[in-house]
Amino acid sequence: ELADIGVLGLAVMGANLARNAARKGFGVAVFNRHGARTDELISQYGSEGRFHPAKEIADFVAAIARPRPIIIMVKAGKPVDEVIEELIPHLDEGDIIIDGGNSLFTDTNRRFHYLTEKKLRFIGMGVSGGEEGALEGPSMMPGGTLEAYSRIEPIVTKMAAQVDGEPCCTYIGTEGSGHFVKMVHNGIEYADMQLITEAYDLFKTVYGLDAKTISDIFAEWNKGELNSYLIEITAAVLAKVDSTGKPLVDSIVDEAEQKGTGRWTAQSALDLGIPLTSITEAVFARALSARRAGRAEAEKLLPHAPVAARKPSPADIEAIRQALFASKIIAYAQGFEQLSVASAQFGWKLKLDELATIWRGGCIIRARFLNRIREAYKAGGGASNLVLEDYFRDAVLKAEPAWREVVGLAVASGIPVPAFSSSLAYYDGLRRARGPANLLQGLRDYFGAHTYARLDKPGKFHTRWAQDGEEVQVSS
Ligand code: NBP
Repeated sequence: ELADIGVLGLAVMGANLARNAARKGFGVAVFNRHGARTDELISQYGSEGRFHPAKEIADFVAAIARPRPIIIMVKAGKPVDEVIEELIPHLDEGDIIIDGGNSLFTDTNRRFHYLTEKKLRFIGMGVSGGEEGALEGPSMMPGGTLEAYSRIEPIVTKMAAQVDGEPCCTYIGTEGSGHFVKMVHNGIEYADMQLITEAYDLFKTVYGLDAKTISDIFAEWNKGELNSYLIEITAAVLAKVDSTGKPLVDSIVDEAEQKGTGRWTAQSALDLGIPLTSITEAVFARALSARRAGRAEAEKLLPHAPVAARKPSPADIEAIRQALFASKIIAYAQGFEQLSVASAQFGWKLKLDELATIWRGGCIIRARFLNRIREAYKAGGGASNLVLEDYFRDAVLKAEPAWREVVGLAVASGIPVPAFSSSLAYYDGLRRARGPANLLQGLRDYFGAHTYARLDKPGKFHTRWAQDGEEVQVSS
């Protein structure tokens, strides 16, 4: 009997996806470049289902029922191209290569067209949820042709996490749209985590709270509108005591690493002209954190007075919660605007309510309030910005005084809160019908004759600043 699906690449993610499919009753052909990983998977978990282990790529392909769906789960970048080239000679028309890694969407666009020319099918599928998600049910974001998706739908919708009886997997759109959506998901994850660390910093540095006390605050927050996986695991990480009997978090080096998806999200936002401030600040914050030696040096040369820690009142704690919630709404609003603009620009026809739906489970940013985002977009998503939808509008208006107070406190205390403060700045910029860019246009016209529009009449104008100072109309 042939396997229903193949999984190539059996590091943590691939092995867990293969086990997931096998546990759901599918026959799974498995292959890894170095066979030791294949042996390990079979010896440890072979009894979980119908595995077809292969040591040669030809045997691996031959073990799968046609048209063959093959998930490749290898390191993003060159390895994906190498694996595709190794597979091609063994494949038949209509077979489907599914790249489940964190590939850059422009690479996926290229591979999609390349394989289509070869009469093969390609699906770029974002998979979120880390290793646990891969095993228990991830959120999956497959992009490619709808008919290729139809072939794998019965398998992937069963492998995915389920929320309220709905799978956290749906057809996203053509080309690299699945990986684009996964990329923005990861960007939002960056912003979410940055906001959490800023709240933690305020509690720790301004209020002098210990890790256990802060853990309790996050655990409490997780019961309300902030309820989410990341808030839940923040409480767990802060509560962890290591073998020395002290909070583990106090011994972890304050240097963040990054693999690239946050940076790609910010780069794409720059290309598309989206004011994606929260996610971008989160990427920058990681970059600054990584300069540990430089920060230690600067602290000596630019000393700051110690913050006089005082115990927070319940109102102080609530203010930080509200600032976090409002900033989080901004981060999501910006991320969804990026999805919406990219969809229009690339012709992907993304369904934003469905994205919110499949992010409710399995993935790292799963959160109660995604239900609200889904409702907002399902209802037609009339407003141009998520912040203007009733639920979110009410929430930011309610949080606004606390949000300002918290950002003010951080600034006065010398504690950086780039995601809190840039979200507030975005909010303040968004809700202003007239900003200061009139002066900017004047400056641009002065030095570069870039022209400007006027409030009182149509057309484009230029002032001959350095000559006679006269204004001329340059177009109607
Ligand atoms: P890695 O990203 O660490 O990749 C290791 C796998 O790639 C191994 O199976 C390795 O084979 C294979 N590989 C490499 Br490297 N070069 C290869 C080549 N030229 N030909 C064939 N195979 C090659 O694995 P991972 O952490 O399981 O992640 C897989 C993908 O999933 C990545 O794109 C990652 O970004 C994405 N992802 C990861 C997570 C997570 O939580 N880790 C979450 C979501 C998505 P070998 O064993 O023979 O060296």
